[in-house]
Amino acid sequence: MELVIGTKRWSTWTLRPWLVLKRTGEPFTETLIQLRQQDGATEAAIRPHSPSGLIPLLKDGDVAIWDSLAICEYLAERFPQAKLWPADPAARALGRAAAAEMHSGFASLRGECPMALEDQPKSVEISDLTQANVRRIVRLWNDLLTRFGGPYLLGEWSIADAYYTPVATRFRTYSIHPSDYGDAGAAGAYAERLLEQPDFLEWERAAQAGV
Ligand SMILES: N[C@@H](CCC(=O)N[C@@H](CS)C(=O)NCC(=O)O)C(=O)O
Repeated sequence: MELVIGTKRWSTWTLRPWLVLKRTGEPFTETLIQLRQQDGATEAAIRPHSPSGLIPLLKDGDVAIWDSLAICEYLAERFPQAKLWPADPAARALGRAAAAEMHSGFASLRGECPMALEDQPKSVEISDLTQANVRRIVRLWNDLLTRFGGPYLLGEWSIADAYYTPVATRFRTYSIHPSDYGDAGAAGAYAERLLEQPDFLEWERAAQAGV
C-alpha cells in the first residue's frame, strides 16, 4: 500500500489515516507532498495522485481512495484483526458519529488554530465560535470516556482517537486548557495520552525535523 501524505508539521487530514494505517501493522510506503508551495506547485504535485486535488490518498492495488474517513473505514474492513473499530455495533456507531463530527465540523477551531507541530506552545485569543467548538469537543470526550471507561474514547484505541489526535496538538500549541471549558480532568488527561502514543511521536519527530 502507498499513502500520499502532506507536510507532517501541518497536515491533520493525512496524519489521521497514517495513524490508523500504522495500527494495522501492514507495510506501506509514504509519498510526501509539500503543502503551501507557491504558484500552484502543491496542487500540481497532488493532481497526478488524487482526482479531488486533495490528500490523503491511499493506493492499494488498483484501488485509490481519496478521503481520510473513507480510507480509515476501508482499513477497518480490510484488516478486521487490527480492531480499528469496536465489535459492539452501538459503540461503533458512537465512534463513527464522533469521527464524522470532526470530519465535517469544528471549522472555526480548524481555521483559527491550524496544526503547527513546529511551534512552541503560545497564548492566543480565540474567538467565541472557536471557544464553542472547544466546549463541544470537551463535552464529547467526557461523555465517551465516562460511557466506555477510557483510556480512549471507546475504551480501546480506535479510529475515533485518530480523528481527535490533531485536536490534542492544537490544544497544546494554542494553550487551550480543557479545564477552562468544563473538564474535571478526564479530557485533559486524554489529550495528553493521545500525544504520548508511539505512532504519533514518530510522526512528530519527523515533523520537528522539518518534514
Ligand atoms: N475532507 C478531506 C480533507 C482533505 C484536505 O483538505 N487535505 C488537504 C491537506 S491536509 C489538502 O489536500 N490540501 C490541498 C492543498 O493544500 O493544496 C479528507 O478528510 O480527506
